Amino acid sequence: MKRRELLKGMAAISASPILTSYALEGNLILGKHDALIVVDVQNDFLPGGSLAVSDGDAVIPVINNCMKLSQAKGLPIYATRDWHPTDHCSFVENGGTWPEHCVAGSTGAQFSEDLALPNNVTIINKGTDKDKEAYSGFQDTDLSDQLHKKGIKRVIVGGLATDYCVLNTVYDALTNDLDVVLLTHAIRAVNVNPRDGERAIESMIERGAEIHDGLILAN
Ligand code: VGL
Ligand code: ZN
Repeated sequence: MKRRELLKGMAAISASPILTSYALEGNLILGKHDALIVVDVQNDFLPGGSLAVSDGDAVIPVINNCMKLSQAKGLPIYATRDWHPTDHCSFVENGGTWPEHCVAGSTGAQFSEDLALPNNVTIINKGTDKDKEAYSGFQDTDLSDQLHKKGIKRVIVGGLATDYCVLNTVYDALTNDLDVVLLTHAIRAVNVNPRDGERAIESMIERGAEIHDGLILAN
């Protein structure tokens, strides 16, 4: 795949700034084999939440626009959510690394009120097993089956956080033979280390994801 090779080359040559040097030209035109995956736009990952991603709310208008276009074209929309039990292994008090977040049924686990999810959205709960971390929307869910049954060939991905759940969801989409378009204006990173988000984007590109930060059209 030519573009994939080109991006690999670019990734090798230039380290930063990633968003300007890797942005693809042109519009993204949604087609009938596309689906949208909205990753973890939940209160706990937004400003004021227990695991707030800096500038996380900036993804919402971009995702809302993409959902509107997808909906107009009749394309399926999937919204993943972190849906942990209180004793989840990823929480500091249980020996993990994260503050308690997205406890199933809590306000923090709810999708943002500003996220304009359509009524026919498919919600994918993940991280429900107390003993397993599950960053990817594909891990221990039927997301892959659902997409393949609908004849989906390409997924458009945005949400939180770039360096964890977006990263792993994109990896798994690629492993499941789906093409991926990553909306770089619709993702934000936790950045435990300062360049984690950029490195995550590089890594997704290297594995074959395309990135897009321009206009989205549904014709
Ligand atoms: C996430 C840290 C812990 C994410 C979930 O949605 O990216 N990050 N759990
Ligand atoms: Zn989590």
